Amino acid sequence: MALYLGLDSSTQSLTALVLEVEHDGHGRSDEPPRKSLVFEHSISFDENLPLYGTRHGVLPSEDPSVAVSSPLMWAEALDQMFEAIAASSLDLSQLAAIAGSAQQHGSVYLGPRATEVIAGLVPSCPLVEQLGVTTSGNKEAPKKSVLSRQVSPIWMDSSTTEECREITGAIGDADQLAQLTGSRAFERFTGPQIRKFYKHDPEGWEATDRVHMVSSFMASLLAGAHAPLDPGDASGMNLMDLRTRDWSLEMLEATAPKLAAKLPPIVPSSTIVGTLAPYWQHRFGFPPAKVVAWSGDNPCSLVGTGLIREGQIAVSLGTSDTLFGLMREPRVDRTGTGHVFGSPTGDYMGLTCFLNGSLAREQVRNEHSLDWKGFSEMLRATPPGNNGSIMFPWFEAEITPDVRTPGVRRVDLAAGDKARNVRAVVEAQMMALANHSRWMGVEVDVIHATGGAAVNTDILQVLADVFEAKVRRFKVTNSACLGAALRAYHAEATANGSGLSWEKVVDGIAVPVAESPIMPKQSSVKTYTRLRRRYAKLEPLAISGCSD
Ligand code: XUL
Repeated sequence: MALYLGLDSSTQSLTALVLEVEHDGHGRSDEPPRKSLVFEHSISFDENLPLYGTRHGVLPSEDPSVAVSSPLMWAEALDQMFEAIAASSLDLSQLAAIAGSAQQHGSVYLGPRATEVIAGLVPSCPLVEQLGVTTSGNKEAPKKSVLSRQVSPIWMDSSTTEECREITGAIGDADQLAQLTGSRAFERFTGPQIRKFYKHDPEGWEATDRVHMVSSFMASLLAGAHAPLDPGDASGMNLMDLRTRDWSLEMLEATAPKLAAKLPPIVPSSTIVGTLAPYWQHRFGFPPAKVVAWSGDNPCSLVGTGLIREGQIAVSLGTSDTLFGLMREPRVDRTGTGHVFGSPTGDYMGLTCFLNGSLAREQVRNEHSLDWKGFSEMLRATPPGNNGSIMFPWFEAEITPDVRTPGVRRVDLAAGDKARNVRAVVEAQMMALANHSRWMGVEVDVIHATGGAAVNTDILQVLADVFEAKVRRFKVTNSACLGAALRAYHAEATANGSGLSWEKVVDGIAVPVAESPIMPKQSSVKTYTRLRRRYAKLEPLAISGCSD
């Protein structure tokens, strides 16, 4: 028996799942290894780390286009998580490997002291105090912080339009940039964010020795040494050459001076980046488990929803809503809304991301003083197609389509109409998912649904009807965290030379539940075929039009 820890550092929380694999043949025997989840715990940044003052995991900002968070908060959450795991009844001596998933695109800026501090973490002192802040809530930047920038820009930031334009101009055009890196320049991508930091704070840039993504920062803390990036997360930077899976010198030059020296290397996703540092062993009683390269949450979700073959897609309904699927060869989106990332399996993945996901659903729910049960009742009380009422639910500036000025747009829909607003937000989200993912060229007949909102059958019925596809769901809704635990299992087996196939890795655990899938209803399918066209026609008008 062996244990594998998956961690997921997401926008709003840090989650851990422990996978137990019973049978050590690593796929040599014909019998599939039995897998089960034996531990799960989540730490909410807002609730469990209130001193940092985040709202939904984001620090307050006067500029609505700016979204930053605190890397020290993520580190402190790691300390709290290890304490919780140590207090459980798990036999930690069996822990073989740890891998992680992190919100994509966010970046952490470290000064030269970081290398020494991370390598010499002292077990008797909390992690954040060593990184440079006291746990007494003093948010002032301490003199000896390992950070050269106290905050981390995250994926919800849309403040780098100018930098995107400059980078695109230096390379040629948006299409050339997308062919090279997998995506045109996007505001939230790490390259444009780095360029903004360099331009606005040249001294801070000069004082930066290392730029990590959230994924490699967290892995560095675990391994006690600077960790590399994997292609899954590095492809969310507008800096990696998609085909060589290495830094593109052209992109680095277009982004910021001396960038090459400040970035970690890119290694295959299954790389063991080190051993759990003495800090974690001595402070919490962990064994010297292998630390595997972390990846982005979407690449990890690909594994956690069992999408190891081409032709299937998953929809993740989380803080962001995403639609993704594996690609053997990269097919870049000429419409400029989608992305091609590296997949942990060594292939590629196509993805489209919508910022107004769960927060938009929550906003409508709260505006009408409903709980989730009431939200579902409203969905059931309204007909598919909503009698023509349409919402463009851009509570925040939207990524897909590109909407810079936030504001909900309503067509034939009164703002106070509770039931119709509930249906309108869900229909809009599902139609946008369908309309904006056509570039992936996948004939969708089954959708793997994951993320918090995937527990809601009424929401999934709209998904099934809009796509005219069966929707299957999973026992584990945090597919990113499960994907991380499975990546730990795969990497450890690969390091041991047992050549475990991805089929065997996901077998029996990253599979849809046996219950019958949610089937599309033919009468609703017809309604949505018409409504999707109308939605697509109105969308550009809504983008340029007024908001209420
Ligand atoms: C993907 C994206 C989001 C974040 C959420 O491009 O920006 O899905 O990864 O954590």
